[in-house]
Amino acid sequence: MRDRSGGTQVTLKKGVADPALFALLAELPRESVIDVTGTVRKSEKSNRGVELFPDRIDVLTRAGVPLPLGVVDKVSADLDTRLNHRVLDLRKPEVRAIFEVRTALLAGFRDAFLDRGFLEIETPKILRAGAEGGATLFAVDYFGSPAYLAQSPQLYKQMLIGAGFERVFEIAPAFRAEPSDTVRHLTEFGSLDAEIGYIDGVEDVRRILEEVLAAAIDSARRRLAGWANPFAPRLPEVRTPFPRIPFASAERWLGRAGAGIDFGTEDEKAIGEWAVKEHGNPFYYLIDFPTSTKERTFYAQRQDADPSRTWYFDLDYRGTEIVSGGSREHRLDRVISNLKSAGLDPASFEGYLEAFRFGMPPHGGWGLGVDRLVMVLLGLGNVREARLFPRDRYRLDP
Ligand code: AMO
Repeated sequence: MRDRSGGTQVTLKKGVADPALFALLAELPRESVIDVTGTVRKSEKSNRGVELFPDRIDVLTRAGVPLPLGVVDKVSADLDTRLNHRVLDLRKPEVRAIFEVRTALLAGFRDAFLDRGFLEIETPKILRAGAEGGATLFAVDYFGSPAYLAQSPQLYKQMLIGAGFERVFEIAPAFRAEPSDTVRHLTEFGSLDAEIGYIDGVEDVRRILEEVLAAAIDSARRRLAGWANPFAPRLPEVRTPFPRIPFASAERWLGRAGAGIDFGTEDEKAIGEWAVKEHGNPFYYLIDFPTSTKERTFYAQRQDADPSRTWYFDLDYRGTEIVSGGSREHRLDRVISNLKSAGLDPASFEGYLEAFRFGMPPHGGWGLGVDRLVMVLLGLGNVREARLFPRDRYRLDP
C-alpha cells in the first residue's frame, strides 16, 4: 500500500486473517485505491519498520486493467509512453521526487526575493504584441482581433519599474511557438523573471542573480534533506561569484573571432567544457553579447563605448543556457529607435512606451528557465521530465 509518505506493508496471515480479505486482495487490480483499518505492529521485515494487519479493507475505487504503464515495475518505459500516461508516471516515487525538488527550489527563490525587498507580480499572458521576436508568437483570436500568448513578462516587468515598484519578480508560464524538437525546448515553459530599478550598471543585476540563485539552491538542499528526497545530494554547493566570460573570448576559443553569430547547441556544449575546466565552476556568465546576435532585442541596452555590443548576458550551467538578462534601455528616444531598427512599429508598444515617457529609472533584470534549471541540476536528460504536463511541437495531451 502506497501514499505520499511512501509504502506500508499490509500483511494477511493464513489462519488468522479473514479469508474474505484474502479473496479480495487476490483479485483486486494493482493501483486500486483502498482504505485499510487494522493493527500496526513493529516489524524488522519491512522497510518502514512496521506492518499493518488489516481487520477491514474498503475498496474506494478499482483500477482498470491492464495498466498502460507500470508504476512499481523495475523496467522503465520510454519517455513518450511515460508522458502519454503521465498521471500513472507521476505516481512513481522517483518521478514525484523531481517535483519535490522543483517545489523546494521555487520556495527558496521566493524566500530569497522577499528577503531582498522584491514584490511578486502576475502580468498578463494575452498580449497585443510580442516582446521576443515574431518567429515564436502563438496567435490567439481575441474576440475577432489578433492577440498573442506572452513569450515572456518582459514589457510588463519593465513597466512596473516605471510604476515605482523598484524590485519585482514573477514565476509563471511563458509561451513560445518553438518548432524545433530538442531536449531543452518546450512551447510552454516556467519562467522566473526579475527586474530591478536604480541599478548602477549590469554588474548589479549579475550580482543579485547569483546571490538569489545560490540562496535558493541552498535553501532547497536543506528543505529536501528533511523530506528524505533522493535527489537532494545532487544539488550543488553554489560558489559565487560566477566567472564572467566575454562573448568575444568564447568566440576566439571556438576559433571564429569576431564572427558575431549566435552560439548553437554544439557551440554552447564546447564552451561549457572549456569554461568549466578553465574556471572550475559549473555556472558561468557569457557577457557583452553583440547586437548581431539574438540579444540585439530592442530592450537591451547598448554599450556607450561600442554600440555594436549590448550589456546583455547569459548564465549557463555546463553548456546549457539557463538564464538571459541584462541592463535595459531606459531612455525613451533610444527605445523608440531600437524598436524601429528591429522593424517593429512603436505604435503597437504604446502602453510600454508610456512607462518611459514620465520618468523611468535605469533598470535591468533576467529571465530564468525553471524547467531547464531543474533539468541541469538533477542531470535529467530531457527538459520534459521537469514539467508536469509538458507541451511541445507534437504534444498537447494530456
Ligand atoms: P530568453 O528568450 O533567453 O530571454 O529566455 C529566458 C530563459 O528562458 C528559458 N527558455 C526556454 N525554456 C524552455 N523552452 C523554451 N522554448 C525556452 N525559451 C527560453 C531559457 C532562457 O535562458 N525577456 C528575456 C529575459 C530577460 O532579459 O529578462 C527572455 O525571455 O532558460
